[in-house]
Amino acid sequence: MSSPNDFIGIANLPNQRHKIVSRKGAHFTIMVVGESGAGKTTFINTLFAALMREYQNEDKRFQKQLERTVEIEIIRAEIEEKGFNVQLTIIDTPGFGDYVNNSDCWVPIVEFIDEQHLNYMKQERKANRRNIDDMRVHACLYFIQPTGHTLKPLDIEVMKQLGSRVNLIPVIAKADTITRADLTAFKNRILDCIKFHNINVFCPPIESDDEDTTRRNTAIANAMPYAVIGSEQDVVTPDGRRVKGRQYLWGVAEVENEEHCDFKKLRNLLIRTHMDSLISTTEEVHYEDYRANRLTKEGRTDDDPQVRARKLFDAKMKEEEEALRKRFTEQVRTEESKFRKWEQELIDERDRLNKDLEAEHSAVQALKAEIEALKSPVQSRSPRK
Ligand SMILES: Nc1nc2c(ncn2[C@@H]2O[C@H](COP(=O)(O)OP(=O)(O)OP(=O)(O)O)[C@@H](O)[C@H]2O)c(=O)[nH]1
Ligand SMILES: [Mg+2]
Repeated sequence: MSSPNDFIGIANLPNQRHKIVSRKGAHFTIMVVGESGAGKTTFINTLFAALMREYQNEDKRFQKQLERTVEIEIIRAEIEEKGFNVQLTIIDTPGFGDYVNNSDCWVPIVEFIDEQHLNYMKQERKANRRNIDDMRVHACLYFIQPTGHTLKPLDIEVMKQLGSRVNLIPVIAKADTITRADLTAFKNRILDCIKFHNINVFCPPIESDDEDTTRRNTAIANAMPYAVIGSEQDVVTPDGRRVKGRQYLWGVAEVENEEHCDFKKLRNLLIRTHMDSLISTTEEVHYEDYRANRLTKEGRTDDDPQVRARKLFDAKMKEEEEALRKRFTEQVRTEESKFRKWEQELIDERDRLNKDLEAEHSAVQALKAEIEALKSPVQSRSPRK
């Protein structure tokens, strides 16, 4: 039986962020950034293939042509499960690093991010805020090539710019091209470099009321930077499974095998376990920083009565949301424990049936032995010639 942790559950969202999900559907935006040829577009296609499979949506519109990406491209999809829906937006950006002078390559990307904050701010100021088009970036995946010793100066520069604006998640591309031991050492050097240069990266929260979740969150947090394999191809493993992966003479590098890469952990972090905290840090930290800076530039401060009223309203909404969230978390927990109990009962029943089967099997064996025993004296008693 597959464990409840094996599938992505948008239905888990009440656990995360009830208000957004039920009132207007959650807006969730992921952006990919990094050197040209790092595998960003392939990763997007792989992620969509995985999501569309999970949601039994055969829509092939999301498959992007694998050519060099030359402009910022926006792909949208709606994923829905049991009445909860998420408006998923993925932003693919042109890779950089091909030119002699790459020093300002990140400017259009950073401008795009700021523009989304500004758009949101303008819409939020309007009288009618019912249909706000929210494309603030909640997770920015930065693709690191697995070829260097550690982060390159260009990576450091771009990551600093991104980390001060959005939830930055470092990703090691093409994990199939590096050995496990080299990957571990590479990850450690990258983490040291991030620390040394004070780059702000997203830290997935670990603490939770239940032990299983804390354990799972710890595994997710410890895997950063996430090593991924991207592939649009279905390949057949030596033991006959058809999987997304890359075929080599020595075997298959599987996208969703946790022994091979961290794709599954990253996908879970984004879509399942930490969507909530990615959305809330975007709103409460990154967007707030942008808003405060912008207001200061416009010569307005939080003493402004309009700004104060807005803050008061936000605080009230947050309180309401918190109460709803608690109620929902409790409900989900009750359902979960019922489910676990039912699952345990099924396991016990299966064990009991297995034991019965074994007993029956032994009885049959005993009978067979008896028959054999009865046959042999008959044979030995047959008249000699
Ligand atoms: N070995 C290996 N190759 C990969 C992987 N992901 C992508 N590639 C290959 O790398 C090449 C470039 O992939 P893209 O997805 O186009 O790279 P990109 O980052 O979108 O490049 P730009 O659009 O130029 O920025 C393609 O030939 C992919 O097949 C991977 O995980 N492992
Ligand atoms: Mg591309």
